[in-house]
Amino acid sequence: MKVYNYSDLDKDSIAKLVQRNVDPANEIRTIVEEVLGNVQQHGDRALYDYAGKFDKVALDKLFLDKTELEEIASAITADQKIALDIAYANIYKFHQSQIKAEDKVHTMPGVTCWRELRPIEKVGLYIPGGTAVLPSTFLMLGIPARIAGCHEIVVCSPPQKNGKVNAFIAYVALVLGIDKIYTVGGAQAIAAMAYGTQTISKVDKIFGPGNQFVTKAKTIIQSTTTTAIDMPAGPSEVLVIADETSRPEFIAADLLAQAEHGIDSQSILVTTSARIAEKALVEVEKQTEVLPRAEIVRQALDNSYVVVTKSIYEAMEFSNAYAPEHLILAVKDWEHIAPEIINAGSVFLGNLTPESAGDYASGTNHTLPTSSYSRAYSGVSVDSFVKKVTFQFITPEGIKNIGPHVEILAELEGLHAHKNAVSVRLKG
Ligand code: HSO
Ligand code: ZN
Repeated sequence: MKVYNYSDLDKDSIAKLVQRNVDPANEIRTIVEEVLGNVQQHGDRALYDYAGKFDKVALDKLFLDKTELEEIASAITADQKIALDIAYANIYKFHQSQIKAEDKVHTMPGVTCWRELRPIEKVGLYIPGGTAVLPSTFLMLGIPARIAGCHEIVVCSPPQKNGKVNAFIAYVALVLGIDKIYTVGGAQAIAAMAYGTQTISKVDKIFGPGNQFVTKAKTIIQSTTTTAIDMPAGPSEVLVIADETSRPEFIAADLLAQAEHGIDSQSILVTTSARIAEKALVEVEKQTEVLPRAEIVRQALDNSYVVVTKSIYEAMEFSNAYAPEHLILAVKDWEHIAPEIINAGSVFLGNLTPESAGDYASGTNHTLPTSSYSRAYSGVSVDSFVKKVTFQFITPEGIKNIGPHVEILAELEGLHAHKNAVSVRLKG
């Protein structure tokens, strides 16, 4: 990890440092467009073909049903079950608190306006397989979808070599009351959920992380179909702010937890203490050696760095410019600086709050805006699975109060049919 002094950095070098990998691969687009086209045209047939070509399995059907999921899930241990159940309960509790009825507002006597939630009817969840299978992601998407009351939840996850999904994914499906998983992965899964096939329903919105192909497919279908997506996704990242009160071994562990996600993950340390930075880097080396995913970690650390600042406010200034997905304030006095946070997906406060807690089980969602999208996007929540529909009701008194003003406004826009829609009521 390279070390920079904040005071040596001019505006341009800061802009360069906070810039994420932009998609260099236009060839990905070409491949993905071909996959999308094939699925749109040939439906299930294309999905069987891609399972053979990309996942190297010959599937005889495209889904696992409840009985099969139960059998697969029976392989998990009692401890694993308890841990998944605790995660489920905490995530459920936190997300349930996000549903709140809003007040009805009397904007004028006789004129009442309000908003009500309605679930998105059909949602698609993509649960990645790949180098790490993430049942936690299934919980993070499935729980808010259930709380929102989505009518249909379509789940796609790539098949393993045996044509099945792993036991944890199967268990989470059962806990969520989802009794079918489609063993379809990659861009073809996104295509299937966006266009619909003989067995897979077209959905209104697709959620979930994935590799570059999945991500590209999501961005294409978002602009070419009526299916929406959760958010633009990029490699996962963390920014840790540390001072003299931070523990180097904790900092290192947090940086590495991020780095093990993938070779393009980024772990940034911003600290007021050159001494802590030095110690943390020694720890990073030491802890990396014993990690099973050390190969991935080393490559991720190559695009990671340390910034040493003169004050905690400078550190926060850099963090806001970077706009991290995860921000860890690994400092004792976090209350002091937390109000300065402007851009961050999810924030972890103090020395005993690792990102891992939020990744799995504390309750918050781990599907978060990456690649500086935390400037404008929020993480996934129940809100992502609902629409907020506005309502209004006008009484005889209300139409008398508001009508004449609407008539004038319609007239000044030259829209006489609009004016008349009020006039006929004022007359009647
Ligand atoms: N840190 C990832 C989520 C995750 N971590 C899943 C472990 N499993 C993106 O927020
Ligand atoms: Zn993680």
